[in-house]
Amino acid sequence: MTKTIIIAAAAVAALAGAAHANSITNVALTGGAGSEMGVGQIYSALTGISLANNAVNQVGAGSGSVGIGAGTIAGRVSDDRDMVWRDGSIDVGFAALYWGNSNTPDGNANHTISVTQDNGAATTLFQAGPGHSAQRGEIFSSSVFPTTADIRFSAHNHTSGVTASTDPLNNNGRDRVITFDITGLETLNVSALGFGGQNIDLTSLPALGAGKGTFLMFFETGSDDDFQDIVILAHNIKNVPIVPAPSAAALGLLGLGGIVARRRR
Ligand SMILES: [Ca+2]
Ligand SMILES: [Ca+2]
Ligand SMILES: [Ca+2]
Repeated sequence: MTKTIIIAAAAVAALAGAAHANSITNVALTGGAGSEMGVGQIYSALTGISLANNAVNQVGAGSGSVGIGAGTIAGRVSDDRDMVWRDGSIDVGFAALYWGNSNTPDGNANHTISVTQDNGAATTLFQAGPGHSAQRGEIFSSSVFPTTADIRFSAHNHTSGVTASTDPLNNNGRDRVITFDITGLETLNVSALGFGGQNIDLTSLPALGAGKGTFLMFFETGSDDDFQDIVILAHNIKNVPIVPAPSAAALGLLGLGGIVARRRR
């Protein structure tokens, strides 16, 4: 009986290990389309941490320290850690940083940024774009969720009709968001983008709960994979690795353990 338990535990451990493997969704158009800014340029301007456009496609890209006594910023997170979020009070949204067909963070397409709890109905966090009054660097009021909920974000581009989401159930299963952990950063330099707007004093936001952080999420809501169609700030939230569905082989192994257990009883 004891041996059987160990076999089953090993199978579970193997599954857990797979969930923590680093994975990266590549920004294909690293320089942005046409004259648009690339993810690296945008990140560098906002954070003050240098990040070349062609260096964004790795875990830890954009890591570094800024300011006197500031902590180390972790930078880009693995793409198995930006789909499902938890422990949710999302304290802010952050609108009006999005690039359409011209190099301007005012973009040319309206977007709705939403969240779901446990894959339930979508709750709108904010809307941004030419048809909305959201300003660059604007902070939106908090939305508080139960701490046990799984939280998923989506960015709906009203023009293309594409909903970009952190959920792997996207069209063709494609990842449509890349994420940077900027926990510890003190200021988001919105005006450094060169289009005006309001800088954000991150230290003025609600204090982070235990294990929570501050993140910049870059969405691809079109089809060119430049991943800067809308950029949002999510504060006071925890990212958790996705738990992959158990493979048939693993289920078989667990099942085998169960059979052995019954025989030994
Ligand atoms: Ca991702
Ligand atoms: Ca795009
Ligand atoms: Ca774009």
